[in-house]
Amino acid sequence: MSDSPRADRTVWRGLACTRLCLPNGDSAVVSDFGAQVLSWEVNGRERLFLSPRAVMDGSAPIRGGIPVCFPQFNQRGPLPKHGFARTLAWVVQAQGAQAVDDGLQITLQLRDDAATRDVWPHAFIARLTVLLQPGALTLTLGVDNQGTQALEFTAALHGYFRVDDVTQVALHGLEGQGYWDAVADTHPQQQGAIRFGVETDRVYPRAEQMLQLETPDAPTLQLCQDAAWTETVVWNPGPALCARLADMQTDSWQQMLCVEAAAIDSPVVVPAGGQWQAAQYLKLLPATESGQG
Ligand code: TA6
Repeated sequence: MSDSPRADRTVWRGLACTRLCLPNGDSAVVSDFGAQVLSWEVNGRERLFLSPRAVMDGSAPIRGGIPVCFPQFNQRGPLPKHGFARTLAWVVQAQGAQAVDDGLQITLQLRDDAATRDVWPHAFIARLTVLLQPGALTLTLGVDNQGTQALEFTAALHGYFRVDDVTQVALHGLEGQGYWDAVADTHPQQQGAIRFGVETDRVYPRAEQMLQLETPDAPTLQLCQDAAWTETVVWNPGPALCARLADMQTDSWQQMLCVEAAAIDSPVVVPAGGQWQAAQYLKLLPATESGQG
C-alpha cells in the first residue's frame, strides 16, 4: 500500500492494462483490449468474475469483468454480437490517471478507423472513464458523433459480478417491473427479488431506485445507472447453457451474475456533432449496512 493513489501500466494475464490502486488497498485493472475492467478488489476481495477459461490473447471477447458492448447490443443488428468495441484495442488518454476527490480515474478512447467504417460507416469517438474510489467504482461511457449525420447505436456495460453461490443471492430493486424474458420470450411482471438457478436472460426498464445485490457471505453491492441507460439486463446462463460455453467451466454459472446498464430497446440517437454519455455506479455497502460482521 502507498499513501497516495497510484496508476501503473502493467501486463495482466498477458494483456496490456492499467492498474489503479488506492491508499486503502482497493484496486482495479483495466485492459486496453476492449477497455474492459478485469478486476475490482475491495478490502482484499475480488468483486468481478473472470472466467478461468476466458480467452486472454486478444482473439476473442473476454468472458468476465465488465465488457463494453458498443455500438450494438447482442444480435440486435448486423454487427458481430455485442458490437466491435469489446474486441478492439482502446487507447489510454494521454494525460493518464487523474486524482478525483478520494479516488483515481483513467479514460480510454476508441476512434473510428478504416476497419470500423467498413462495418459501421460512422465517424465517432467512444470514451470509457473508470473512476475508482474507496468501496466504489464508476464507469462512464461517452460517445461523440464526429460525423455530419445522426448516429444511432445500442450499448451496455455488461458487468460480471463475482458471487460465492448464485443460488443464494437476491437482486432487489426491480420488484413490480414488467420485463422481457428472453429465454421464454414472454413479458411477465417481477414478483419479489430476482433469484437464480436456471438460465436467466431478462431486460427490465431502468429502475428509479438503486439495485442491491445481496449475498450471504459478502457486503451488499449497490448498483445505480444514469437515466440515459434506459434498461437493465440481468443474465446468468444457468447450468445447461454454461456447459455449452467453451470459455466457461461447467460450474462457473454459480460464481457470476451479470447486471448490465444498457440502452437497447430504442437506439440512442446522437445528432451530428453531438455527444451522449451515461454512467453506472457500483458501491459496496459497509459491512454493518449489509448485515455482515
Ligand atoms: O446480456 C445478456 C446477453 O446478451 C445474453 O443473451 C448472452 O448471450 C450474454 O449476453 C453473453 O453474450 P456473449 O456474446 O458474451 O456470450
